Amino acid sequence: MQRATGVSGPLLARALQRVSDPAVRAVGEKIASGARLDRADGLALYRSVDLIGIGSLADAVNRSVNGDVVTFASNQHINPTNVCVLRTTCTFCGYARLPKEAGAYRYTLDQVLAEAASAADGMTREFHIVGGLDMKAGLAYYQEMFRALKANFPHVHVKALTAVEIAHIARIEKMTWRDVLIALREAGLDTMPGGGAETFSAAVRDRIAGKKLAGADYIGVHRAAHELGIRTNCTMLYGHVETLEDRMEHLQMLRDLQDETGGFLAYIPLAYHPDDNELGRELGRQGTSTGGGDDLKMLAVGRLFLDNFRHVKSHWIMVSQPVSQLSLHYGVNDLEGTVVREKIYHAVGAHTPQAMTLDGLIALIRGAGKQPAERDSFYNVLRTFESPSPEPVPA
Ligand code: V47
Ligand code: SF4
Repeated sequence: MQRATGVSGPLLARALQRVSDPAVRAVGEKIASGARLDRADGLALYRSVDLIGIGSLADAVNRSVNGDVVTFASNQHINPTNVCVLRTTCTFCGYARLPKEAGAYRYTLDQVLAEAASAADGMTREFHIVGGLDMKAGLAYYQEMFRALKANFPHVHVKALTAVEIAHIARIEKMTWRDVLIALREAGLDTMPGGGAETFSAAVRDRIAGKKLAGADYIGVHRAAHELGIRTNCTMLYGHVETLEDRMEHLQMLRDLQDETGGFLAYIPLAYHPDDNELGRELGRQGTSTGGGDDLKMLAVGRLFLDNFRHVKSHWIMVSQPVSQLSLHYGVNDLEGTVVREKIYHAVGAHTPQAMTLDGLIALIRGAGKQPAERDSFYNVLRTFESPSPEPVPA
């Protein structure tokens, strides 16, 4: 599967007028010619300081595919356990605990249902469920949880368990990835989130996530899911020790699988937060997150290189609401939605609020001159919102 749809010639021609760096112009002309970008093109974009030019190209490509509509889902994050066997080797993670460590928790089914109870208002349409690699949270734990959630909240989509968690369950249950996925789907799993990817490069993984599922195996679990018709998201954790070449290797692996299966729904780059984790202390980076320019470039390069992805999502909790708003002009067409009680990023120093209201999200999208739309988990638009006084945005 190449190209979500063709790129509009007039939009691209106008974008090219805003490009000042000849290296970025060459990439833009390649896109205009219909050719596919290669890793060298991606590197040229990452190395350029022509942020406006890169953003203009990404915006033109995004608008060709998605128009001016920016979607969000009304979702709720549930993190059922922070107990994780990789607690000491994922040095970037401030969320996990060893089983007997202070602060360790594992929800009972009743606790999960109590946390999910706010979905009874009918507004929440998706549970996003991820947690640690907990030896006591095997297949039966999640089957029981998904069945109960579906019984109590039949209208709510279950997006649950990263590839790393699926592989963990498979290992402790001595099952194949495929059989775990089949059993979980039968219990209520609808789609999978993109977490656990970090950066695929073996050298980076050794340094920040030793013992974690290898990059090729992350791809393998997603392939197994796609073969079963389970759609998934994918991510890249950036802004730690990875090189630009590592970023391109990662994007290439995602694009290759998408060519093969078409099973990815969205790409979500995740900005590394250095507070309250060992890696941040080792790098001496406390309090210093990724820069807004790099955040925008990550999203824009994702939009341009991943020409077979329709959706690129910005995670406002990680990059702040102002950068997320700007990102809507850098190739982004989807925002992580009204998130209730998020824990993972707030354990590592995200100072953003833990949830945004519907009105706040709509105002943020309108402020960028875009049209907000609530979507379901498969990106079907559920409702749009009439703008009180639409201001024309210069094209
Ligand atoms: O894999 C952990 C990241 C991810 C830190 O699929 C950190 O819709 C930054 O993948 N700094 C899990 N990031 C979350 C995730 C996600 C989020 C929103 C939407 C979707 C989706 C997926 O969180 C982990 C890891 O890459 N993470 N620690 C940190 N210190
Ligand atoms: Fe465990 Fe995931 Fe944290 Fe690694 S990032 S320690 S696998 S919860």
